Amino acid sequence: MKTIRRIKSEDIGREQRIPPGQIKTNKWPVLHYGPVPEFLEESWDFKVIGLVNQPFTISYQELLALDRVEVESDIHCVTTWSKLDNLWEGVSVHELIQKAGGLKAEAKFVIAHCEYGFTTNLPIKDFLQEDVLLALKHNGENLTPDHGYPLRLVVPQLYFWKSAKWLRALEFSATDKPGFWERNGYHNRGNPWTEERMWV
Ligand SMILES: Nc1nc2c(c(=O)[nH]1)N[C@H]1C(S)=C(S)[C@@H](COP(=O)(O)O)O[C@H]1N2
Ligand SMILES: [Mo]
Repeated sequence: MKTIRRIKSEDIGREQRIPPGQIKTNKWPVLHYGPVPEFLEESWDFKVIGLVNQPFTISYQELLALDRVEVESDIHCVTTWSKLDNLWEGVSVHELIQKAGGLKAEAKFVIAHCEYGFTTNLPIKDFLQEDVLLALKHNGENLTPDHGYPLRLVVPQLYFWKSAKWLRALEFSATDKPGFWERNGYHNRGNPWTEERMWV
């Protein structure tokens, strides 16, 4: 069996672990808009589209066969709870970009597409951080349906609404496309350490 590379997110090494305006919780609240989708493996696929050299579509089994990483990170939700020391297991976004033959130079934003048309947007620089992954597991167990099973994006260094649940595609784009929460008042970037909570 292959050894899984372990990555520590930057927050793990901070002396002060709780960002301004946040409160530590040991529970893991469930937050999202709309119903929890049902996973049907036969009709499920995952796509990398837009400004990459070789866009691709893979099945759930093909996704499971990709090399994995483990990421230790903290969760900071804009609704003020922070949950420390999470262990995620899944596929690094760098693995996917490599599989797609690399990014085109014009790719400046990433749009995460989820079930029911939910999207969230990220500047390419935030997306390319070493600790960003497509998570299959949390603390050693498959994600539960509430928390995004079978696949969620995890972007440890931004507020948790950027960590899109029930992920189905990543789109690389030259232009920004504000997502669901961003169009509904949340900040376009969402850095918890500078409290980028709302658009003004
Ligand atoms: N597909 C999808 N992903 C989503 C959301 C959503 O509405 N739909 N909400 C986001 C928000 S606002 C938060 S705070 C986190 C919550 O994740 P959790 O329920 O696992 O704690 O999921 C994010 N991912
Ligand atoms: Mo949220």
